Order: sequence, then structure tokens, then C-alpha cells
Amino acid sequence: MKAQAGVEYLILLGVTLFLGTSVVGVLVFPIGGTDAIKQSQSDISYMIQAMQYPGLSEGLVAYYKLDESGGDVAANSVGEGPDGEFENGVEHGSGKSGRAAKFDGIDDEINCGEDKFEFGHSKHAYSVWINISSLPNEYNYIVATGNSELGKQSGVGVKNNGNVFLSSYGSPIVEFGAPVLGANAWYHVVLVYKGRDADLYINGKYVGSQEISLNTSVGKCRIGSHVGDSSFFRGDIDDVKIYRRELTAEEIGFIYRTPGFP
Ligand SMILES: [Ca+2]
Ligand SMILES: [Ca+2]
Repeated sequence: MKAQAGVEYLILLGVTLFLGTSVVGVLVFPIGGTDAIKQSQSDISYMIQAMQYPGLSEGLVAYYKLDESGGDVAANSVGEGPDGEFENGVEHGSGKSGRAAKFDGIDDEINCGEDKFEFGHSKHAYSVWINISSLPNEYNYIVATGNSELGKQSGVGVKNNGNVFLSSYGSPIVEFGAPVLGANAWYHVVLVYKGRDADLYINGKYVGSQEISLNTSVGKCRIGSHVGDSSFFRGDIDDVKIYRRELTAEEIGFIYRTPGFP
């Protein structure tokens, strides 16, 4: 009897171990291709990290992932902002996350409409990934809002010396010093306008602050150029987020670590 009970116990233990291992196996190695597994694992890791930043979509006026592989529309995936339109030959290329938009530095730009990006004097922020091919103009704009005819705009870009700048009609363009940005490397650039001054973050790290007074009106938006349709960017731009609020250092660190999210 004892021996039989022992055998039954061993069988039960074996079945339990088998079922347990199977469940763990399915969770860790789900059925599907390697890419699908990586994608689902990265989605899970995004979700876990995003739980720390539930308000990340708050104040997001527009989010252009630029993941399209054809056509002329740059879809806005979050917020009230309109879809953008590829103008003058913007191309599709490989990006920091998925696809990106490729600009020729001559006349390419994405037109994100005429009226959704009016910030006045209030706080706003830009988050964008860039890969410079070259700097053909004195000022090479990445993204700009406002209206240049009325002299009320804000725009962020890279000067021909590799410094990031922030422009405002009516007050001098401010230039941030180091780090100087080079060609053929992806950089995450975040500009946070706080009401009287602006902070620059490169690759998730705070690098400096400059005093500037911005007053954007009418609310045009352009990617890859000044709002006056000039001073064009040459290279790749990806994952453009425009916020109607400040971003914290922690949020910027998270955005840097998770390109393409959400
Ligand atoms: Ca993208
Ligand atoms: Ca062109």
C-alpha cells in the first residue's frame, strides 16, 4: 500500500511539474515568430514602464510617428492636432522607431496645418528624434509653430555650427552650447518652454537653459522648416511630439528610452 501511495505521489508530482513547466514555457516562449515574441515582450515592457507615467498623453497636441511607408499623409496619432501633409518631395526612410521622414534641405516640409498650435506666452514642449545629413542653411529648423507674418512664432532647430537653437520673432534667437550635434547619428532633442526660459535635453539628459520670451499666435505648425516655409532641415526626423505643457525630466527620460511609444 505504501509503495502504491508512493507511486501515485510521484505521478501526481510529475503531472504537476509538466503542467507548471508548460505554462511557464508558453509565457516565456509564446508561439509565433521571433519578431512577434520580441514585439510582445517590448510591448509588455512599455506597458510596465508607462504605468509610472499615466499622464504622458496629457497636453499632447499632436504626435507624428512618421511610420508611413508611402503616401503624403503624416498621421497624428494622439491629441487634437491635424494630420500633417508631406510637401515638396519629403521621402520615407528608416527611422529611430519604425519609419521616419527624409528631408532634402531645399524645400521639403511637413505642413501640420494653420490653426491648432497657438500657445501664446504659455508653456509648451517639443520632443523629436533627428539624424542630420548636413547643415545647408544658417538655421535648419526641425519643428516650428506660430505665424511668421505676425511675428509670433517659436521654432527649434540646429544652427550651421551644430548648436541647437530656439527662435522667437522679436527677441534674439538663443543658441545652446554643447553638445554640438554631428551628422549621421540619431539624437533625441527636447525643448521645454517654461514661460520665461527654455530647457534643452539631449538624449534624455538636461544640458542647459536659456532666457527667451515666446508668443506664438495663429498656430501654424511645420516639421522640417520655419513656419515661414524657409530654413529647411536636411536629414531624417522621427517621432515628433508637441505638448501644450512642460515636460518633467523623468518624463523626458522615459520618452527617450521608449521611442515610438505609445
Ligand atoms: Ca517613426
Ligand atoms: Ca524637395
